[in-house]
Amino acid sequence: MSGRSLKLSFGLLLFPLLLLAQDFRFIEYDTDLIKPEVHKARREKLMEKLGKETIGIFYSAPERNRNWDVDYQYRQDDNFYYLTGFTEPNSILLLLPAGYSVRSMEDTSKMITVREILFVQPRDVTREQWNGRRYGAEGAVKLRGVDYAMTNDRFQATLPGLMFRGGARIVYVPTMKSDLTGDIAALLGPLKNMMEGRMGANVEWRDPTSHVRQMRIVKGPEEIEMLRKASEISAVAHNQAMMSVEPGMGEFELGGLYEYVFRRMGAEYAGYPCIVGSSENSVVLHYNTNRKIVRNGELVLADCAAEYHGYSSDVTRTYPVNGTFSKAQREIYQIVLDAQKAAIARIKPGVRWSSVSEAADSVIMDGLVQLGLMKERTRPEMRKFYMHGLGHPVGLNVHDVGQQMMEPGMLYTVEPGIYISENISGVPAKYHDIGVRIEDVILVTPEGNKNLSESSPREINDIERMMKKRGIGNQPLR
Ligand SMILES: [Mn+2]
Repeated sequence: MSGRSLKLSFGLLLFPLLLLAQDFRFIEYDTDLIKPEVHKARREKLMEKLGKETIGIFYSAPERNRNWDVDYQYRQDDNFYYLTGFTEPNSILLLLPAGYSVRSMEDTSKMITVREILFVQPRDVTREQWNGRRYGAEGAVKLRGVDYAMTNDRFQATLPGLMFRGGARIVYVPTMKSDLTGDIAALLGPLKNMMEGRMGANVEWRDPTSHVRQMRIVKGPEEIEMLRKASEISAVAHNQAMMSVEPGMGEFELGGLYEYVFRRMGAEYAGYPCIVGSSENSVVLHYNTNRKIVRNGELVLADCAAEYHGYSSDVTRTYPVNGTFSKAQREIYQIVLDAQKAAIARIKPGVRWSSVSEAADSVIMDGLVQLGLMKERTRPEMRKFYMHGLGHPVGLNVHDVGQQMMEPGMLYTVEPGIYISENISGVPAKYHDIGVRIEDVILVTPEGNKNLSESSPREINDIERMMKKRGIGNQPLR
């Protein structure tokens, strides 16, 4: 054997070893992520629905610029994440129910048949030095359990073969909206051209989104576990905020306390921007500038919840800045709490959401009539004080997909509210700027329901008792 060929075979031997030595394993530090087998089963189930003569294409959410060199925190597309558990941008999933022949990743002399290909960002020493480690194709297969992965620069070359030799009759691709921009939009450009009729006229194009959304309605045990953690973390944060709040604090300061507890307990971030509104801001439904200082005698409405491994909880508590509800605050608060309890009591499998909502409406109308705030007991009158729906499903999105009829494994928020802005005519001044919302995450169980955020108190006495304790936010910084 000549020296030259010895060197060559040494090089070939080293090649797989170098692949193994790549550090993609340092991407997933969390030990309680949903297992790749679960995502695999979801993809299999979806392929079953789509049928043999189809191709399914899903793509990651675009990266979004905040200002100049700074992007917004990246968040994967809900449906893409549901199917892959993959968090990197610029990724494309191909589902090939009939199978497709590719070169084996381990032995490139062999052809194998795969039913899914994940296109991912290539490994890149320089880019990774600046922006963080990447899975690469090997990491995607080893850690995320896809049949096969390629770098995304090969998507455009692979696509025509798939379209014209794969024999698919129907191609499922989510509609490309105008806000799909940046690198992912460029990668999908040729596909978009095909869809717009310049090529591939012999296939039918359909949007697969409704199929995936349907699958997401009833949560599996591993999803319920994520939502249980997100809700428990949110409840702990509410308790810490109640124990820490005092006159002179900023709404922003309370908001920061929530976020600190979320992260301290392992959540990545809040599922939506924290809403912390006191007094005149408590009556604004999605207030989130949080710049006011909270004052003695005011109520704080805090709608803040954690997102844990992609699943967002949604919890609201309303509490007095000085630790004791005033008489007027107490009157309004008790109506909202009674409405919430009446609604939750109706939640069980086989019940329609509209019936749960009616239970809350009824209590709120009775209460407001009794206080003399409503002249007639009608829904249009009530809507001046309570202008939103009773709740919504939660999941990968804080306002998740759902349906009217309740089944075990579905989760809803129950969040009645009363908001008395000074613009409502005929209301005594003592009720002005009282905004109350109470929101919990309720899991539908085979027997009835379970409140996943119940470890944060809702009864007036329990809140006042908790607020006598000191929280972690009472420590002076300097
Ligand atoms: Mn909500």
